Amino acid sequence: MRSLLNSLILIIISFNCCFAQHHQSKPFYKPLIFPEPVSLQVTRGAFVITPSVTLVAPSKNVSPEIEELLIAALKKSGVQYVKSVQEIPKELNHTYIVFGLKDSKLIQQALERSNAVVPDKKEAYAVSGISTGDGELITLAGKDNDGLFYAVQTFIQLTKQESVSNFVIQDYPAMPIRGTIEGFYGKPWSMESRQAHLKFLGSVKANTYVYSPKDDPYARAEWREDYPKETLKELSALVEIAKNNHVNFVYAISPGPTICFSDPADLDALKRKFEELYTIGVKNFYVALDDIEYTQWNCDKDEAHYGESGKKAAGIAQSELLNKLQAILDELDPNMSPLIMVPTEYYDAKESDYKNALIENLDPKIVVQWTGTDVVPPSISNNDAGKAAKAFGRKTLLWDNYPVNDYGQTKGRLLMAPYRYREAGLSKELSGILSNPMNQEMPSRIAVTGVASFAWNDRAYDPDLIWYMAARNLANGDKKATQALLKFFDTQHLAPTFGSQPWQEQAPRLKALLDKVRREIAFGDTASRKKVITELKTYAEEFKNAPAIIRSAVDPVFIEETKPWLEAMELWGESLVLTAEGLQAAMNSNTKAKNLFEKAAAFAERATEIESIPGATRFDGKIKIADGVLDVFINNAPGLITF
Ligand code: LOG
Repeated sequence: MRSLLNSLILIIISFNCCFAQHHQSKPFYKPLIFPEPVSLQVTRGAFVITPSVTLVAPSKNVSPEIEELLIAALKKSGVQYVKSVQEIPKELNHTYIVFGLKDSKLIQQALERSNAVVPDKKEAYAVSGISTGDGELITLAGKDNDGLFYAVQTFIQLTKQESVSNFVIQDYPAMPIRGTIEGFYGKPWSMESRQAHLKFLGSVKANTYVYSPKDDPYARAEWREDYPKETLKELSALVEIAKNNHVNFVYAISPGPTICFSDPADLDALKRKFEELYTIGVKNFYVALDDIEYTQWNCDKDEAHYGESGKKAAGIAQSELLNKLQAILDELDPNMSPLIMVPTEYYDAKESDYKNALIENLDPKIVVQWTGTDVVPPSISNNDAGKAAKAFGRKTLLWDNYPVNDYGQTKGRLLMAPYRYREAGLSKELSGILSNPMNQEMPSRIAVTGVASFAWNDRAYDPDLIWYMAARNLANGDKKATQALLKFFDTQHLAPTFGSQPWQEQAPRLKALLDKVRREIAFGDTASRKKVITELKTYAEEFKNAPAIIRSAVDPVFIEETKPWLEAMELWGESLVLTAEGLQAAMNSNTKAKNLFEKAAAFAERATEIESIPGATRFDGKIKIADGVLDVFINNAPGLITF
């Protein structure tokens, strides 16, 4: 008896002890940042931003928009008072933020106190949050202003996460060129979409946007014509936004369809166009020579100058033109970045007369684009990129035709699968990646987030994690909306090639569940059959409700761009719910089953009739939702259980 009492006392004591201890060391968690940083170490203690923060004044060379961005982020995260001082006190009693460039004295002090370093690479940065005394020392340090801008972007993500541990992040990009090329056919993006896109690119640490819509007449069909003043003004606003978001705005011209290579008047027209854009602040230029007839000259003069037309002659004429343009740009502004070009043979890495002629002559600093082993390749390996580097005489800049939806096979589709099958290590073989997006800007961000993340850190890239992060971002952190979006993306997972075989399968998540239902119905027992059909019903309800959740939580532009898809998904959802109910009824030998399946078929019928928004995508067509998976299941369901 006595010993029992003793042990009881002991239990109480130990309980007290551990409870108290538990209270003292509350756990804090490693944050998730995208693109995945090169190094993210957590250290003991909580990352705290107090309601009033002291900013330690940055050095003179910090771009003002970075400070504005930081202060806006602090206010958004609930900070009410921001005071500015000139130095970091020894003892801190609240949150101090030091931000600036690597070589400033204050930054070096702060980095030392935080045990952090800024990697010695372009665009590199370090961000740390360290508890000291009763306060917190937050350091945002950039190797250059681009790096500092990225430090703030990472910091913004951190402010949106709760219970974060103290941390040190040291980070830099694997590829120097990361971003998008608005290079598709069909309706170009609106100026508003472009503005939003440039901000988005900055937020995912992408640094390049190429303006090359095939359907801008002033850039392709009528390239010799000057832009109307109004359009130039709009483009100049884009250039400004790009600059503030540390994105290089690249202007591309496509003279290929009509150019006369040997005519000085055409060279002059190109020069005039570049100068026109230079005056509004464009510092990066591009010549697109894709999708043109290159075995026939556009003028007799070329025949006289270069001889008979053909692939080799085209390679020579093109490289001569590009070299002249490069010289013109160098003269215009010696600080201009080198010209970028996409050749006419952009879709493989096989050596050819055309490619040989092109690269034998082409100024080695001109950047060459390439789309992979095909226009829409199923994968890209290090070996493929190595071959391309050889064929084009330099590291290539990948033009990745994903998630572009302007070709026949994409009719009725959005392409929203994770960005995949690009091999880790490509950062060694490529100078960067530009994604060619969809006619719809916001839905494109899912894949583009993947492209930007892969280009930033290809070795640590996790397609599924980034897919989730992209959805979460679009849902502004809302959990239910994130899940609803992921269900929606699953229905737009199929990624076609130019052939008949898609390179990403359709609706893998839904398919896994529907396969399980079929397996269980065939091989299970009554209990497991009932269970799986209940699971299906729950999933179907969520599927049906997803569009409404998305509409209530996601940016209205996204809702507008995806409107017919969301409507179709709702109807398919109704159909799937009724199908699940039909299976439940059939399990109970209830004659209602027939009626439920008929209703399900009627909803499916209505869903298949929904059309894309006329003119919004290059090819109009009937909306596809998890096609080949959902329709097949709903169609076959009435035959799964007989009674
Ligand atoms: C075009 C591009 C188009 C894409 C997909 C390149 C270099 N050029 O086949 O403008 O969006 O395919 O249809 C292309 O890819 N040509």
